Amino acid sequence: MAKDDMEKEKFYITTAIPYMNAKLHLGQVYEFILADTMARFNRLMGKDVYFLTGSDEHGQKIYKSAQEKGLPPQKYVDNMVLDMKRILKLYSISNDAFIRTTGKSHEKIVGNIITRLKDNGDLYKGTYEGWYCVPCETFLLDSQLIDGKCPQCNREVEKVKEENYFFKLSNYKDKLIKHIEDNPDFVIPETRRNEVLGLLKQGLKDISVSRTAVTWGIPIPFDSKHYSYVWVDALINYISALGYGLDDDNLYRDYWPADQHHIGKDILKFHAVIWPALLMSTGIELPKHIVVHGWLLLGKEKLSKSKGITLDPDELSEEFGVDALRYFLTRELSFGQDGSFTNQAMIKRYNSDLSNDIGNLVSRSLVMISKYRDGVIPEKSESNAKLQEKWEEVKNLTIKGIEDFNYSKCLIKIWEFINLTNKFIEDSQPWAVAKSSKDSDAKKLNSILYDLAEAIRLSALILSPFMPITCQRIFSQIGINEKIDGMDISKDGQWGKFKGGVKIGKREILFPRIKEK
Ligand code: ME8
Repeated sequence: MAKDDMEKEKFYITTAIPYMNAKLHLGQVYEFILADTMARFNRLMGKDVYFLTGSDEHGQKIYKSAQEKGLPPQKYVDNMVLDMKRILKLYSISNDAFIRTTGKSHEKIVGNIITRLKDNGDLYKGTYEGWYCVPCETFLLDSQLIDGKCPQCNREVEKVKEENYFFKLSNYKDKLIKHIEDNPDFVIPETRRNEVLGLLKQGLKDISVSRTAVTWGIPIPFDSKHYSYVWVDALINYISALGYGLDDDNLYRDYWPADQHHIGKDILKFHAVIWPALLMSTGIELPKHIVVHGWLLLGKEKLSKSKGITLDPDELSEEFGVDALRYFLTRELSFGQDGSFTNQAMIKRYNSDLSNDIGNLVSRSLVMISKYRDGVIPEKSESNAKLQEKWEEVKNLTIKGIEDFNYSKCLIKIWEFINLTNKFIEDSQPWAVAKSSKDSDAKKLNSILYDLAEAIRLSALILSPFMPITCQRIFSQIGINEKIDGMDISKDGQWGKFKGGVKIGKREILFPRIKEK
């Protein structure tokens, strides 16, 4: 680790690890975008960020999918992981690490933890008789079924009777309630926290943590007939990725406990009840926050491959571009709540916010710098006080908005700055000032053009966690070749940091208008 990083505040952020049974859809990508924006913003705030994602590769569901494709499960998941990594790259997800649950060290750590649960007296052997939902990889009681189907995904369930190891989850009820009451922001947002408390207060049953009928899993070290239940295997990824318990556990020492686990609302119980109980049993510190987002819908419908309700990340990125989608999902959806994607809403935001507001601001400013100053941005001089003040306000409120997971509010604020800059063009009328031959007007024009370039630079800097590629392109267009990654808002976000005096880069349309159908 660089010396610099040792002094920085650490920030460990994770996403859920998707099942490798099918190609990723935009709902799963939505989670990566939320976590990526958070990770990038924290880097911009000078923190030493470790951002983890990965793949959930064991269990019955994946085994079945591999069989259907006629492939050995390992070969099948290897292919799926390659595709997931391709999509992460396509969507500019800046994860520092990628954990695979079929990796050797992960398997070893899972085995060690399960042995620890047993040594602590928290495991016992019993017979599970009940239902199992394969798509959700969840054990279900009779009383949980709705019309005989899974309450979560509304699909058929299987009858299961097998010998399992059970974990004494029921012993942790009071401790969990206390933890959540003592740490009111352990689960975010509050509605989800209340949901967990409600669940806990109803009482907890012990849970199966091993399977005998499903062998595509991690063998239980002390009983050759048993394989880890896929959820226990998957949850442990958050510490196995840091080398927990291995000789080289520097990452674990540096980054655990996690600052934020980002997950969707359907897997709340696993993260806010089962995971902390497993950690309590093994004496490992709990993560600081479980951050729960809502569901991405297509119009009003839940995404469902079988019903043909899909949002394909490849097709959508071709149609709108990745940054426009990243913008839409963070701007249009309220964090924590369900939100919907429609072509119409997407095109509307694209044309008004991206093409018109920011696209035009950059384009008309560059045209004026070309026309009036031969493409050279004037050097810094006196700046417009209103713009400077607005920038300070927007910068502070955006930082606060990110801390509150209010992505949408951040973007609304940033747009106030962008639109004030557009208004500044109208008010200062550079085209009229350019006609004058007075010295004082030449100076005035210089200062207007500098202010425009500086406002554009700062907008791109603060927007970069949301739209990383576009913002880097904006930097090159205003003649700055430094990488935004690695910048720090407390230094680079100061009005006037840009000295000017540089030639602008090649002009390109950032967001070509889309025809409304
Ligand atoms: O649950 N909208 O994997 P997964 C928003 N392997 N988020 C969605 C979504 C949608 N339409 N559909 C899915 C798993 N997600 C487990 C996780 S973690 C130790 C193991 C979210 O592929 C979902 O809520 O079903 C979850 O957070 C993530 O995508 C992966 O879902």
